Amino acid sequence: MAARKTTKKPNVSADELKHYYREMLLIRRFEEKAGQLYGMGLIGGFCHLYIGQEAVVVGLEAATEEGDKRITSYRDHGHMLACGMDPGGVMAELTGREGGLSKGKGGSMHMFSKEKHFYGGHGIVGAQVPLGAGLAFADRYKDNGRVTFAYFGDGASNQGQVYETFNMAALWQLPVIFVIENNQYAMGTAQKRSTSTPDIYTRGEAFGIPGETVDGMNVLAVKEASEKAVAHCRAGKGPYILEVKTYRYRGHSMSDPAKYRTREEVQKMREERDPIEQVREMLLTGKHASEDDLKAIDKEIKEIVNKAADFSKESPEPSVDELWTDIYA
Ligand SMILES: Cc1ncc(C[n+]2csc(CCOP(=O)(O)OP(=O)(O)O)c2C)c(N)n1
Ligand SMILES: [Mg+2]
Repeated sequence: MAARKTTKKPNVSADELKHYYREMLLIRRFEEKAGQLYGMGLIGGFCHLYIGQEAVVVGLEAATEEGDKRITSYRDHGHMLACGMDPGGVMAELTGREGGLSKGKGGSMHMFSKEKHFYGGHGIVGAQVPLGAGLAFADRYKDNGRVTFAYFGDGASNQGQVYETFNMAALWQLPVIFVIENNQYAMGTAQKRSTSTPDIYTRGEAFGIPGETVDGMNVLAVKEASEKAVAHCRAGKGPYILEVKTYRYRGHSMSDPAKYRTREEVQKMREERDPIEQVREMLLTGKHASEDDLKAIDKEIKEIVNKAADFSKESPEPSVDELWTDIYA
């Protein structure tokens, strides 16, 4: 696959580049495997894959510190893996098994981790935005220097609750980064058909919230923008908006044949902008890694994902005794 040529030599170490390569590849291979298991009928309900968008969450996570929080939409497997949640636990939740992170009772959109400060997984478009501000409110109250990353899509950015949240977040100077993952589509609707202004990051201006846009296919650019946003929040200057321009290669969910765009459009993105290929190219041309080194990483990732898939098939169905536990009633 041809990758975009990098002209500028990036100021980044070999280990750091390899880390991004590994993290993005883990998400890619995990999602491919989830797609296969879905095709085999092992995953029920909805399943929204993150393939193509890997550099967004990996770049943003690179600027986090222990105790920072993250919350996102239903397109959430990448976020879980990037913050260190167990791939086996995530996959087993997709297959609805006892070993899943929600004991097989939540599925793809409903997983959480207190330990990794991951607050879901939300199926209602935009719902995670006010919840993210709430998390940041708690940290502001405690004055603990923590930052919340509230991820949402280009489609969600047209939700009214987003602007109610912007108002309160600015008013109370909450340490929250609103990450708009602009993958150019909201289900089958292209951004230009749904969104009045092309630059979503400017929508905080009315509230006094600074914003910027970044190339979400370039993990180093995302990391740099993330560091700037985090520094703003940690300095007590209130919220920040980051619009990360990205692209999803697969349909909206596994049941979407994606007829609203051409195969050529997707192919062009894969060939010219792929985030993993860009890092691979940097590693090879910068002589940070050999083809054999990369093959070893590929093998290591494949093993992790195969192990997760095996676990997700072998773990038993939840017991009926679990039916009435973990519910609010
Ligand atoms: C309140 C609400 N309205 C509509 C839906 C149906 N729906 C699910 S995903 C989606 C599109 C959201 O697109 P975007 O925010 O761009 O996120 P992406 O799927 O591209 O990651 C819609 C309309 C929903 N889940 N919740
Ligand atoms: Mg979208």
